[in-house]
Amino acid sequence: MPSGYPFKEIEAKWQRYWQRHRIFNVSPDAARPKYYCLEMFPYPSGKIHMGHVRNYTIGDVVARFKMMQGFNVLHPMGFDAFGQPAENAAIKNKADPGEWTHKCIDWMRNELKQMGFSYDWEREVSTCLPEYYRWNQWIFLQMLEKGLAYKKSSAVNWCPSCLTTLANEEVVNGGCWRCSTAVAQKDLEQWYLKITDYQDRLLEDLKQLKYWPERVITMQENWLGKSWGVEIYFREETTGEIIPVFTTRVDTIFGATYIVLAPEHPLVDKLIKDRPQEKKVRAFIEKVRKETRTIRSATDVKKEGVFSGAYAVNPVNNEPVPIWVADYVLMEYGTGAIMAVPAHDQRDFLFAKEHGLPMRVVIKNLEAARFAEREARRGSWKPEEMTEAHEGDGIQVNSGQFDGLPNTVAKEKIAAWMEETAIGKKTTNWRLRDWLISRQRYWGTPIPVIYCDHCGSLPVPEKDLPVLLPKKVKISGEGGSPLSQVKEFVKTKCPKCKGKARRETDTMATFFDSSWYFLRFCSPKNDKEVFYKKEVAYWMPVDQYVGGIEHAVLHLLYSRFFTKFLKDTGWVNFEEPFKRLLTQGMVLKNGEVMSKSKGNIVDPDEIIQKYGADTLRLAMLFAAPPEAEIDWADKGLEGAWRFLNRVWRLAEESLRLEAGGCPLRRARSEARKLEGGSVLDLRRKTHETIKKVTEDIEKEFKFNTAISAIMELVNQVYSLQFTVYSQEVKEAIEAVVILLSPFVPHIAEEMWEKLGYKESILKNPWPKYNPEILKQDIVSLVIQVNGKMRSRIDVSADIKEEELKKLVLADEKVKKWIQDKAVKNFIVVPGRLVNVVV
Ligand code: ANZ
Ligand code: ZN
Repeated sequence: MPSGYPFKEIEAKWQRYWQRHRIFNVSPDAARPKYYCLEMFPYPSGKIHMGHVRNYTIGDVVARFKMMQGFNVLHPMGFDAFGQPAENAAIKNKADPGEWTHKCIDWMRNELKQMGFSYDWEREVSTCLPEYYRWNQWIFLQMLEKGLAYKKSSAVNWCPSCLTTLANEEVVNGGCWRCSTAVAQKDLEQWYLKITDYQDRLLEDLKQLKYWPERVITMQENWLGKSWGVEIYFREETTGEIIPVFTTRVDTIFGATYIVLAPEHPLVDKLIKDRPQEKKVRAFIEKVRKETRTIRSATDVKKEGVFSGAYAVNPVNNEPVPIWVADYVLMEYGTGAIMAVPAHDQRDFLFAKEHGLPMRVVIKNLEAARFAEREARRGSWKPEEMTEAHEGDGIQVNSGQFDGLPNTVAKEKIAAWMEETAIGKKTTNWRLRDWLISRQRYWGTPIPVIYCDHCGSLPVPEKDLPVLLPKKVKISGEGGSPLSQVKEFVKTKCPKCKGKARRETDTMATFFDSSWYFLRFCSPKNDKEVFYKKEVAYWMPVDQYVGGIEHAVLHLLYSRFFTKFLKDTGWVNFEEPFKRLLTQGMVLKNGEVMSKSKGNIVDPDEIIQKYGADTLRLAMLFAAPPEAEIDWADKGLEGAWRFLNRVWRLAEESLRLEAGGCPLRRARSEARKLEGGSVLDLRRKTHETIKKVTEDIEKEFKFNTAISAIMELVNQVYSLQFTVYSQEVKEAIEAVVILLSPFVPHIAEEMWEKLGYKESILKNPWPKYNPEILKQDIVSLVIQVNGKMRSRIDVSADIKEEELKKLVLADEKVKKWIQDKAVKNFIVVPGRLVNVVV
């Protein structure tokens, strides 16, 4: 245990103080500007980790800073408490997921309090409590009523390890976002939310988000994936059936040498009927059914396919092209059929090579042509010499009336021509799919739907909400919804005919819970409505949101969707929930993610015990700007600890001096004053520091440089070795304490009290710098008496001679040499020296 300032007592004392005086408990106040500062609420896994410490410390600095600037600051915290880890822990430890979760929450709440975060704990929400999740159910019913929640049967992503379905957003690199197990496909009837109804607005309104990181905007754009293309109508030769194919590269139409249908394409059956290929194709389709979507769309896995026996006609040149069936074409995308252009699409290229299909170059690669004279003279190349497809731009060749055009121009022209001649139709395509929300798990919100054999599927009437999650359910983890095993839960009455009926036994994905919790924080105790419109209108949107980049698509996209839905139904009056977003970097250890299995976890609790929360906060903030990664080193803690002790002694020292001081020290300081800095310098430094810290926090969250500016100011006060407790020194020390307070609130409060203030430092307005002082040019003048240097003073460069004379003659040391002699002459060498002749 390092010896130093008594952080244990101090931190406990101020945490109690804040709570007793309800410093962070707020309510709407029309007279004051509001500020909503929010950090992504944690999953209650049991302990806070360094990532939480970083995330929440950043938010806390912003919140405290805004409080001191006079804002009415809402800064809430809660727990994202439903989800699989609780269930898995329960299976492992044979504990009840509810009990386990509540224990974890209690523990974590305690840890968060120990960090001194400025939360309004009276607003805490836990998503696993009925008073919260009943509103999940209510929102679901609103969506059901508007046709935005619907059930459909289709192949869904299935995690064989978590034994549940996954939304597309939860599939990361082909694996489950939680456990990385390769995702499989499974046919299931599931509940979906029609987020695609909102795709245009979700894309368009990204433009409003001026204070979001560029990276997040791009990730959302890519996820929504709007692209324009053309649906081209190919005709099957024998039946005359029209086969629309979707392409984003209509400029390559003259190079289409075959077309491919997805194995699930409804036409396949008809085409192969009674053909010699029928058996082979059917066997192939069976095989593909077992492949995952990821395998099917991966670029590095060999693509398989079979010829259907049928041909289609390319409408631009009436050429017959063979129709193939292959696994790399997906039914869910575009039209489930493609035109293949092996010379310009790498997947088609590999497939054509594999199956000996023809290729035709229609876009001349200018780069290659420039370097290969021979080819340039020939005007095009032999496809058999190509080693890969040319996917880039170039000049149209072998493309009829479009020859010679740059392909980017041809693309527009061909599309227009196709529309005129009804060969095709321009379309937009989106990558976004509807959001699958049913989960075959226990620890989640029951989906409020009832199935009746007579009346079909019906919403649970609003007055019957919440549909309570039954307690003490046996969870085997063997698959299937655990709720379906709970007879008393399943058995219910039909709300319409009062006959026997069954409840839906799937639960909601937990991302549902977190898609609107920021709204609930505005009126968390409301048991009449999802929230009070008025309170939401006052507090929302969130002014500053802080969280991890891992939510760039999932949580942030879903929250935007929910907000837009609630706007359309009149519950909120804004489109976007989060005005400004900060995504903090990861905290690593030796360049690696901290994890139990690697045994490299740094435990915040241990640090708090040893150094206190303030040191931990400071070390974290000082290590790097918030967006950058931190490679955690305990060295930083030592530095932060030493600095805080230095600041602590500064306050103590200054108090001693104010009270009369120690004569010995005074004499020593006196001697140094001639060489060292001066009070005017200090004044200027103080105001420079106020300016820098304010701007660093406000503009770019550069907390690390803000802290180093304060460190410099502290150094300057020390170097001055002040002799008296002058106004300037007092100002500097107070500035240090105030400016440090958002970062290290406990020690700041304690020093503030020692400096004689009765109220919390949070009640003290954030200091403003004086621009006049910054403008002043300060010069240090040597003062001579009868040609001998006797003193030195700092004055502003444009000081009037009158003023200067007064200052010089009032200087203690000068006085000593002049005594009562008459001043004969007062010579000023501007900017350099003054000579008093007596
Ligand atoms: C011909 C072509 C030529 C294509 C070329 C690309 C390059 P994005 O950009 O992601 O929207 N495609 C269309 N539907 C598909 C499906 N259901 N399954 C698999 N692939 C499909 O992709 C659009 C392109 O992906 C389309 O443009 C089509 O291939 C393919 F030199 O058509 B393209
Ligand atoms: Zn019924």
